[in-house]
Amino acid sequence: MSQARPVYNFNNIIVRTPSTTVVNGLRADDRGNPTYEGVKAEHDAYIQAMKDAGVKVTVLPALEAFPDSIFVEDPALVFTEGAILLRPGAATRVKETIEIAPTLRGMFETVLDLPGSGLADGGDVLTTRESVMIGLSARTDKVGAEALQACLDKLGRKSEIVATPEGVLHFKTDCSLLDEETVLSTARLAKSGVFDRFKQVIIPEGEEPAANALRVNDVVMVGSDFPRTIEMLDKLGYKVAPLKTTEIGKIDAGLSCMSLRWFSNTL
Ligand code: CIR
Repeated sequence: MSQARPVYNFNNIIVRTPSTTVVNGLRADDRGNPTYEGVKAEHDAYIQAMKDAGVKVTVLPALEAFPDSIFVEDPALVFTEGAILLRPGAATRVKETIEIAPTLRGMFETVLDLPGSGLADGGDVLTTRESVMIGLSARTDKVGAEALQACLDKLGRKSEIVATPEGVLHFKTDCSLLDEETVLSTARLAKSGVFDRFKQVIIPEGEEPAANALRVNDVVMVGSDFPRTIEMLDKLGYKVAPLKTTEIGKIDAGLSCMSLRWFSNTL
């Protein structure tokens, strides 16, 4: 394993341009459609923030047939050691894997396919220094999580299967890594004890969607609609980059879901 550098140290990401159909993206509660222009603007600002953080950005073309395909985190997982093609748990998203596979095969020497018929979404996977945590959810089942463990084993990564609180879309909907020892978590997820070995920073009540923040190199990207979380992280000494997530938030997305991130020794 290449664990000498911090797990939040990235030099490459893949993103996908939103399609105009993104307005029909999946959501648990309908709070109205996002606008295409609004999503595009949030995506553009995300790309710029990534460049500012020192990352090379590969932008894939929009896929009109897949409204949620902007969320490239879900159909695959990437590491310095290789990529894993997943099987998303939402029926309308399963074929996103086929769409992203050629790009990953062109960029990684090792690309593994999730064996069997289980389901696993990248949004349920939190990579930490000690292990890759896989949250069971409505999108990731036990068969998929165990198949993913077998792939991670092949890449030399330790993993563990954990629970996602009832009604929460993905494990990472409710948490993110702030540094190698510290997680940002909602109170409902922290309560499960899953992060007992970490230092924990708990999201202020009412700002739960802020938990899907994203540490990239020296910055923590946080939704700009969450001032109390931003102030808290700022006071703790983190370099915060607020980013607008109002429109993508309407289709249950946050900051991690819009990219696949890794450190490449060659690119
Ligand atoms: C979905 O329900 O699949 C999308 N509307 C949102 C996916 C968010 N993905 C993520 O957090 N990894």
